[in-house]
Amino acid sequence: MATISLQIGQAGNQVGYAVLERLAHEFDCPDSHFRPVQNARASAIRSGQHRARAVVMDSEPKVVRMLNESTLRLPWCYSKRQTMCEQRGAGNNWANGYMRYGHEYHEFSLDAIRREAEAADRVDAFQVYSSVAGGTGSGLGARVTELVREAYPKSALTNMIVLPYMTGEVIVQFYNAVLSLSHLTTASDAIFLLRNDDAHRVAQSSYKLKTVTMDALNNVYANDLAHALGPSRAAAGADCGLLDPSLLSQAQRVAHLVPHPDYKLLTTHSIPQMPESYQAFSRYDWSSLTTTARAMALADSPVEEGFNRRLKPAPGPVPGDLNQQVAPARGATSLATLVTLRGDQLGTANCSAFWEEGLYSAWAPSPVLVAGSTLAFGGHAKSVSTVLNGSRNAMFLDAALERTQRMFSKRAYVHQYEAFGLQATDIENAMLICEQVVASYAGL
Ligand SMILES: Nc1nc2c(ncn2[C@@H]2O[C@H](COP(=O)(O)OP(=O)(O)OP(=O)(O)O)[C@@H](O)[C@H]2O)c(=O)[nH]1
Ligand SMILES: [Mg+2]
Repeated sequence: MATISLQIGQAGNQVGYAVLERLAHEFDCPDSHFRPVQNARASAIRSGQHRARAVVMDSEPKVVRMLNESTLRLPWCYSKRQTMCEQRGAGNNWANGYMRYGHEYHEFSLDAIRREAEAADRVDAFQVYSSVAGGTGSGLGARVTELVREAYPKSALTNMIVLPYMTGEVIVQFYNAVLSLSHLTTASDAIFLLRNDDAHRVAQSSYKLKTVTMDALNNVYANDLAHALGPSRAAAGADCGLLDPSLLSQAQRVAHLVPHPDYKLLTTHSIPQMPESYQAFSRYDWSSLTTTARAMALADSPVEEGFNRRLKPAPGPVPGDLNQQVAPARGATSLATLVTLRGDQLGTANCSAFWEEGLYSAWAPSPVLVAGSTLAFGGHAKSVSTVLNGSRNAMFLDAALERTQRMFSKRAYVHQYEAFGLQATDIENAMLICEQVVASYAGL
């Protein structure tokens, strides 16, 4: 069963590449994401024997050229035929990406996606990588997501979106994010939020980096996503000693993580993450890893240290807290969690802490799915990742909406979008859709 990656725009291409490279490295070019090349002429192979099941699109050539150079030393590469890029960029304008590039890339994207789908026995899922702050990934990414939804209504369709730093980036990034998310929350099945602020903290605090580059952020995302979405098998409840014989599909993961279409926003974290030189001196057991992963999920913390580990599940009084004057701080309420364990002695791991009452919304149907694999990941004998659909996942959208509303009330920058055919009412509608998402999450 195949998963097809669609990489769009600068961040989309760089993060998509980082995830594919991690999957290739950890799982030996798994069939899910790579296809072996048969009968290729030596001149056409260029690098390695595998092609990524991927379509690559950008409105400027620099990044795509760089990625193709990087794959020269790898056992896989992108197919040239599945790549399209222009020369100009979309200038951080969502409407430029959605309208102009959406039109220009319409035929190519559908043809390339169909070719990739036909090269697979069966398509399990599409994973669209993009940022939401620029013009190409956010605009063209939204349009391509809609095209995939129409053409493949039964496949799982997920978006991996890079969220910009909250400060210091492009002024119109929140407009672009609101416009993009309003389309994605309708067309997509699940949206993985890749928060640059969070990845920056992991790079600094866990990897001990003084200077944090984009590559360092992408390394964090690659770690988290490859861990959570790479090959694994479902466990029987909390007992990881007994794994399902068949591999978990992306569609099963999505069906579990998004039990209701009003809640599609997901975050993911993995531990341990550390500099390679620290690995030889680190020993983890399953109990400390799962306890930390659960505490991080409750606090929505991307790092293992420096957060409030005493948060209590919400809602309702917790025994022992009754005499306290001040109510204890409450953690995130969730709808669903996927916990993945990779490593040895899985039979000794117990994830029952993830079932604790109060962690989940009262109507969450079956909130925890545990998956496992006996293969080590990232050079660690044991590691854990969580994917969470929880009440804090709408925080970025809430903040983006607030800033967009403020700018829109003065009609600031609206003319830049109108120049590409977007109307003020389209922006108002986008804000309304996003308000509903924020309200749904607030009610969890
Ligand atoms: N994590 C991460 N973020 C990136 C990377 N490159 C750009 N960004 C972020 O992505 C946002 C800008 O979007 P881009 O992906 O560069 O824009 P684009 O899709 O190429 O669109 P245009 O350049 O406007 O045509 C900003 O928030 C950047 O911080 C990257 O390699 N990794
Ligand atoms: Mg760009």
